[in-house]
Amino acid sequence: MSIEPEQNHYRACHLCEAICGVEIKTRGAEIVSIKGDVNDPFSRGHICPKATALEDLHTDPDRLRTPMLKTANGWEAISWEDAFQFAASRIVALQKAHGDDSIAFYAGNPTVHNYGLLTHQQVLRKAVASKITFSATSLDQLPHQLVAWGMYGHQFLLPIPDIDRTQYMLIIGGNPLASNGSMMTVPNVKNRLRDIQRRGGRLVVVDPRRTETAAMADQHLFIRPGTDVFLLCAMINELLEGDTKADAWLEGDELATLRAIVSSFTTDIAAQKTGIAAPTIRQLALDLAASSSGVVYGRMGVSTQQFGTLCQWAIQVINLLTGNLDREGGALLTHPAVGYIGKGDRNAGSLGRWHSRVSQLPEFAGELPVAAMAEEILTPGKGQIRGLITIAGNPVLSASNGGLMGRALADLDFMVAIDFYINETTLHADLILPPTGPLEHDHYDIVFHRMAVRNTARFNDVVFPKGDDQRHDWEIFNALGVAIAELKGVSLKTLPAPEHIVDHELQHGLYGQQDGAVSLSVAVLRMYPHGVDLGALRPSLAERMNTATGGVVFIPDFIVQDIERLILHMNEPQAEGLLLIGRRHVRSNNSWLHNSHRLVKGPPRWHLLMHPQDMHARGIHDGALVNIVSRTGKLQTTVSTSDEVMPGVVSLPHGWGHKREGVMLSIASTQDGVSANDLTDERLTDAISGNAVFNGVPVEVSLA
Ligand SMILES: Nc1nc2c(c(=O)[nH]1)N[C@H]1C(S)=C(S)[C@@H](COP(=O)(O)OP(=O)(O)OC[C@H]3O[C@@H](n4cnc5c(=O)[nH]c(N)nc54)[C@H](O)[C@@H]3O)O[C@H]1N2
Ligand SMILES: Nc1nc2c(c(=O)[nH]1)N[C@H]1C(S)=C(S)[C@@H](COP(=O)(O)OP(=O)(O)OC[C@H]3O[C@@H](n4cnc5c(=O)[nH]c(N)nc54)[C@H](O)[C@@H]3O)O[C@H]1N2
Ligand code: SF4
Ligand SMILES: [Mo]
Repeated sequence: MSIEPEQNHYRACHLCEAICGVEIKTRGAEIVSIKGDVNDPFSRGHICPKATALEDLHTDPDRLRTPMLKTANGWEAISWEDAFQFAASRIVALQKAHGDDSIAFYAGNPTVHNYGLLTHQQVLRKAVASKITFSATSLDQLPHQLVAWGMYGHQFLLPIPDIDRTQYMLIIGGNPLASNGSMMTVPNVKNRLRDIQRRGGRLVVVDPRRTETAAMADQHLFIRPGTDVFLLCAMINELLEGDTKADAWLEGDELATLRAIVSSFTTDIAAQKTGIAAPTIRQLALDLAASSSGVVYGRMGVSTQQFGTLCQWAIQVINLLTGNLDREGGALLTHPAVGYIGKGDRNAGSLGRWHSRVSQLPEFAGELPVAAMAEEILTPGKGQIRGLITIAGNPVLSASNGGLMGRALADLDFMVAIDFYINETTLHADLILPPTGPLEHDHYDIVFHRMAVRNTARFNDVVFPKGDDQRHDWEIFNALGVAIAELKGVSLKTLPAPEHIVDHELQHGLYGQQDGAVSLSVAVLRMYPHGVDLGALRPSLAERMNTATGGVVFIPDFIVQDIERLILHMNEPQAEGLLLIGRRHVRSNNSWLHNSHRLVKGPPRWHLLMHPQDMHARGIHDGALVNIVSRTGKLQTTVSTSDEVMPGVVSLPHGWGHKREGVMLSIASTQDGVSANDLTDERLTDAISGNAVFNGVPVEVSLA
């Protein structure tokens, strides 16, 4: 029997944006328990069912620990040194034959959840020196960043809802009760939303599905998918009828220009398009304007649609017109300890400096939209992508038209995946380089403190030391970078451990060495293992904008241009048939947590939801096997009857579809769910940004 002492470790759960504090009790190499950390000043003990699955991730026998090379006899473990040499030689050979840009990158969502992925990718990127790069940004929040860049001059000047003080919150296209909040780091969001109601405020949800969040709201409005832009523009029109509170932000006759731009999108047109009655739209605008404070918050549901950028712009405009931009109870910038954005900061953003070769989709901040990735691999000619480096991503399940993405990856001359699973994407790799697991590396939430509803900071130490034969993500970037640079005969500077980079940033940041005041460093944060609270959000936008004039660019040029696209679209007849939307569940996380027994047990959560009227019209009964068909694919799955979705809308979660040859996930691959992205369409994008469209995809459903 083990007589090793029990130890308590405090850190954040890194699985979603809520960054809840957890207390992990260990004995030797064993995890005894994982609980919410009641002393975390931000999350105060809150966790969700995924936190305990950190143990499953840690102990998962399918999680790779050593590099795997694909051979004629299947996957074979090889040494790190051989792996780096092999990858470097293939990458350099392809670049010699076809040019630097024949190698592309795809970086997935965990990049923002593991700081070594953020701090060190640049080393490898510098060595590879290709300008072709894709990331999950264009499957998600690109419209937010584009609008922030256009209006405030920096892609990361992102106002965050002041949920703890607002008196009115309109959530459009977000389901924080399942997602635990996004672009709004907000542990225990349910309680914080309930508090709005407890203090006499109002919560309104606009969503084609009566979600968990909608169910607790004071008002829920169904909306026809993809039509939010009409609702938001109509609200702007209504607000312009009354007294706006925007003077501080406006110059000259900007209100007149705005009025002219949105005048076509009347409340009556919005009512026709959205299915929300005109008086209700008026009431939404009036309620918001009349509230002592308020905020409109729009997330995935409104970014990943055909007018995602216009939606995010309209949301900023509404917050501005109602006087809620940059004020308590409205939407505010954070003052993070690391990554504070002020005037003149680099990496501000850019749009359309170049375009993708085949479909002419625009770059944003140096990246091309994922919607262009498969065709850039599959279309021959100068500039074709021949080799790919995937980093913490699973585009076969997460990008639109995953079927095409899979065929594209199979067509590559060389692919290396930096990932610890053999999944739907990495099975196409020639080589997999597996980093340490979450409890084996330290961490600082560079991104999520920056988007939190309070200013907070915490350093997360390792729980278990890594094995001698394991490498952190950042060590992989350094070593592969060096191997490539050596072959190319160029010099390359590697970076020290991310802890040192963050320590430097902390000490030179807002809370760093100042006379007498708190001075943060990694050493200081280590003395506060539950994290530190640095206060409520406060106004600061005016002094931080990065625009040419220093003021808000109320109507960026690309918005003017996109309004014209909206006018053309407005006059097109509405498509008949069903529209597909997604669905998140608190026990799931994109595509990669289905190998945890405790997260997949219980009733299946991957079925199609369909309204009883639509089922009746098609002679489909509850629990039947149905065919779902779209332009890009055909799937079979089980349907559940549900009046949670509005008539004309069907809902299927993404991230499933693990039952396929080559996937080595022993639990996930026994699950019956199919991949929603075998139905979504890479040709449907928010054209101005190139962002993917996951909501409002036309499909037809019939009895199988
Ligand atoms: N239909 C539809 N599609 C969607 C969405 C939707 O709502 N509907 N949502 C979209 C959104 S918001 C996003 S963000 C994307 C996500 O798209 P992706 O980022 O491509 O997909 P994930 O499922 O997050 O895959 C994460 C991968 O990273 C690996 N991984 C996890 N942790 C680490 C780590 O620390 N290091 C490394 N190297 N690897 C790690 C996992 O094994 C997994 O392979 O999906 C998008 N796709
Ligand atoms: N449990 C869990 N948590 C997660 C994730 C996960 O997969 N599982 N993923 C993480 C990631 S990467 C992200 S980006 C965030 C996303 O965080 P959220 O945006 O809060 O996540 P969703 O649940 O996708 O919410 C989108 C909502 O938009 C609705 N919707 C769909 N189409 C439309 C439309 O046309 N108009 C309107 N108004 N609404 C529409 C959907 O019904 C859904 O309720 O969640 C993060 N947290
Ligand atoms: S809500 Fe759940 S998954 Fe997200 S950080 Fe908290 S415990 Fe982890
Ligand atoms: Mo995301």
